[in-house]
Amino acid sequence: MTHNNLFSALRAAFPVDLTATAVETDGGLRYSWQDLDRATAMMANLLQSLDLPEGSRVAVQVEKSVEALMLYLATLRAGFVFLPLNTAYQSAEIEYFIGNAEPAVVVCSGANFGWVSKTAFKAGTQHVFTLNDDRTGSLLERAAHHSDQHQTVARQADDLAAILYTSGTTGRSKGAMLTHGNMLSNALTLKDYWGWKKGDVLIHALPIFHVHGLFVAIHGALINGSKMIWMAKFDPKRVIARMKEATVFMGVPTLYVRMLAEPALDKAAVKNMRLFIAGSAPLLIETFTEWQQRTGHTILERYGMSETAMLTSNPYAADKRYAKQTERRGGTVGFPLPGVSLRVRGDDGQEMPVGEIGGIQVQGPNVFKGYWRMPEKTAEEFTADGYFKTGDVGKVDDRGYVTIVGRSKDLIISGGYNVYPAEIEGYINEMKGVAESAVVGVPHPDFGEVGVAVVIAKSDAVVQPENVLAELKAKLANFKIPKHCFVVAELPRNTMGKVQKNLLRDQYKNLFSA
Ligand code: MCA
Ligand code: AMP
Repeated sequence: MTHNNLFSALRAAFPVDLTATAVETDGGLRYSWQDLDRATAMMANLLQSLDLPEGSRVAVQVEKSVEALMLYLATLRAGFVFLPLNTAYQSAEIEYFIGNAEPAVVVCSGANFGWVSKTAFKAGTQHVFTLNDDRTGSLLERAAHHSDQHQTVARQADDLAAILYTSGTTGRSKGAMLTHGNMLSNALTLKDYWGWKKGDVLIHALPIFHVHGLFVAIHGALINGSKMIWMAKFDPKRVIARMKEATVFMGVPTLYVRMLAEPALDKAAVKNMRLFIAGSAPLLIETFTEWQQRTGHTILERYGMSETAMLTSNPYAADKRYAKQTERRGGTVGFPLPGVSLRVRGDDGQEMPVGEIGGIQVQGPNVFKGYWRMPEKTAEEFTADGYFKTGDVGKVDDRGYVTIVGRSKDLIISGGYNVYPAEIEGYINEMKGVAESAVVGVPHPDFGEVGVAVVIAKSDAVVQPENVLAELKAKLANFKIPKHCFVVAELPRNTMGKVQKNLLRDQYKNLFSA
């Protein structure tokens, strides 16, 4: 029985005509469904030939390419656990992930092979392959020697399919363990809820190392047998140019903001499009409204997490559970998806009345299995009756629409990427001459929100803001670097001595006003 392996479900949705195009790169390369089938078989055979223990992790830090997509599918197909890593991560970050996940296989770019392989071998990894974005690398060379026929490895719904690291408010990143069942249930729900239909074509312009680009977008297209127009990097001009041949687009709010800055975006450019979906960060109402005015399309905003995949969505068509609501309401994230139970709880765990604000808790077949090797942390994040505490703060109105009003977790979402202040502050506090620091998120016209560092120097030291930023840049993924640094005499504190980040956020809120 192979039907609980997510790959089997995706494979079963391939169209009958396997010679049709499954993926077309913006550079003009075409991959048929047969290409996907055969290449993933070869890679899966390669992985299986390594005699890896059951449940082995395959950690991957490579540039976006169709071959990288194939590696993801091949890992599922061979029954192993995929662990994607953002290409912006630098050595200290990679060292932590590899040390924590102990992958049996690591795949990196040829350019990074030197330092990544050293880190991997030190952590006990036995196999390090390279994969470049120009169809070269040892992974493909080795896979070429394997058969293009492969029997998908049987997996149960509860078996792990992927681990996604999410940073923690305190301490280090946690690996969210997602199962085949989590992802398949979410993919099937979204196929139905978003009205995926024959002939749909998705423009894929997101990175493929997080839930949005890797799961929501890729599973969405594949489970519907839909072609993808594949862009290695987001370029607003290219996306607009290709809309004539596409029907569905998914993006974080920054992508919509950047497309709105293009004069070519008008009603004619989008006339073939059926659906624009946004998520990963709050979509400003101005962006929502401007998009409606310019294109005639209403963006459908949805909400999810690495731990849960998608949780809520504005309606595509009438949602019968909510008096046939069809309206996509800007500023809201819509309704809980079918099968998802969502509730709002107060500080003492009490149920909040309709329209009142509290912590969002969720339950459903999409909710993850727990954090990798962190049973206590996992237990802390679930209620006694099995609801996952999202850390998001919100409310549900009398029509059932969910609105996110904030976060109880100290998190900055910048251009759709999560940045945890505690991690940045930890690095700054270790710098020479620094006594203390606070990193806060402030509004930004392009990225939605960006980090600002506020630093206090030791009494006898002089700290230059540009040096703080330069030192951070040498150690951390570039999107985590605060966009500004202030060195000040003191931080605002409450009577308990705790830094009042709300006052700092308020003080710097207009720093990047358009
Ligand atoms: C790039 N830079 C950023 C960001 N991206 N700064 C802050 N936040 C960012 N997100 C900075 C770099 O540090 C660099 O600065 C400069 O911008 C140019 O870098 P480059 O890589 O060329 O940037 P870009 O190509 O313009 O990228 C912007 C982007 C990208 C396209 C918006 O960030 C992106 O693809 N974001 C999508 C993230 C995503 O997929 N999130 C989904 C997570 P310097 O020159 O100073 O070094 S999944 C999720 O959240 C949940 C589950 C959900 O609900 O979906
Ligand atoms: P991640 O850890 O990358 O999975 O990010 C998940 C977080 O992104 C959620 O807990 C929310 O705080 C945020 N998020 C995702 N979608 C939305 C949205 N549509 N509106 C507001 N916040 C969102």
